[in-house]
Amino acid sequence: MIKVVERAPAAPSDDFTGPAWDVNKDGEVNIFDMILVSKDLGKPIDEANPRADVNGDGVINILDLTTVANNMGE
Ligand SMILES: [Ca+2]
Ligand SMILES: [Ca+2]
Repeated sequence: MIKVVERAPAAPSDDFTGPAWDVNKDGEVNIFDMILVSKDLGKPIDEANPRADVNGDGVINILDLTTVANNMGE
């Protein structure tokens, strides 16, 4: 049985134009984005986790986590 895919595939990372709080760039804001931010809380921002700093203030902290939380379900 063929499963119909209704959503477009995720855009390549380089030209992703979705919101900053869609941390994993899959087109949905959910618990997985929160996990990505929470696992990098307090860590320096580098090439591995540039999107974990959701609000772009240079640190990964609870504010980034709450920004994702406030936009969940988008
Ligand atoms: Ca996501
Ligand atoms: Ca931040």
